[in-house]
Amino acid sequence: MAGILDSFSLNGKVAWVTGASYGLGMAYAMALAEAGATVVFNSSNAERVQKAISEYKAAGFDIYGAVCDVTKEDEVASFVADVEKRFGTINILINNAGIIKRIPMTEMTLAEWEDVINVDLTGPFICSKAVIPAMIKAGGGKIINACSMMSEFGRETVSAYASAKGGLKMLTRNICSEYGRYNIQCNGIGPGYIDTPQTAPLRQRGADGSMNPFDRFIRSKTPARRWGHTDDLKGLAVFLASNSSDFVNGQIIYIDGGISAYIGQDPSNIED
Ligand code: NAP
Ligand code: GCO
Repeated sequence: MAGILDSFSLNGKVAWVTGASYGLGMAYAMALAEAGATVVFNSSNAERVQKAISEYKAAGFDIYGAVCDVTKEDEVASFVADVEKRFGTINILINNAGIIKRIPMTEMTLAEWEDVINVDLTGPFICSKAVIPAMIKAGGGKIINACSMMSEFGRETVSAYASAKGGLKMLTRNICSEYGRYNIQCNGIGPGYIDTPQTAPLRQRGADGSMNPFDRFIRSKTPARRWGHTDDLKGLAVFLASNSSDFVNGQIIYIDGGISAYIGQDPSNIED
């Protein structure tokens, strides 16, 4: 009889992680590969794709990557056709690719707003639409969307990002609603504040070496008084990609060190 750990195995599965040339996407790709999946990834830049392929290889993973901008429907269609030809049906999609522009809303141009919405919300629409028909034919599949604290909360300067991530929460629920009958589970991962290139500016120290005020703020809002690390999210990615989550659908699972449950403490208590 198969043991409980077998339900977390991804052996025989093909997984696509979008935007996995660095950051959280790279962690998800390595986790799914370690769990047995054949993993493929894309990013918008040829140099960073090649660099990532070498990094995966150095870490012991043979992971296929190619340039594909998630906002370009034709590039996504070609990428999916290429992957299906090489490896077969894509069973797991992690819509991870994302950007942020931290600009006060009234100073944000329409082009800047549209850039963020296109990558963070329209991209997951395009990529999910590209894989769902084959998932239905295969008897089911897994779609995991990169949601955020900003799927629930706002803050200054992130209007486009928060709007996209709030929309992504509802796209997650809608894919669940529309395709759950075909054994497709669509859930969201909601990371808190994680130390990646995307959040590096929020931790950058002052010229005098002083702690970034936002860094101190986030530590005061997190019960563990630390930022998350990409390794903290690997287990949840494997869980949502595996058969162990076959009856979990339309959920956003927050992995935030407790930020969303905690009123926070006086930032002056946070030591450097
Ligand atoms: P990151 O370090 O900025 O990495 C973003 C990844 O997306 C890169 O691989 C980037 O590669 C790729 N990408 C950007 N635009 C793309 C496009 N148009 N087409 C294809 N790939 C594209 O971000 P991260 O911190 O790892 O975050 C990953 C995801 O988790 C994002 O959706 C983010 O919103 C979300 N998230 C992050 C945090 C956090 O605290 N870090 C928390 C919650 C949610 P190229 O630049 O080479 O294209
Ligand atoms: C910001 C951060 C956040 C994180 C993440 C939090 O500027 O507030 O970039 O948005 O990226 O989304 O969950």
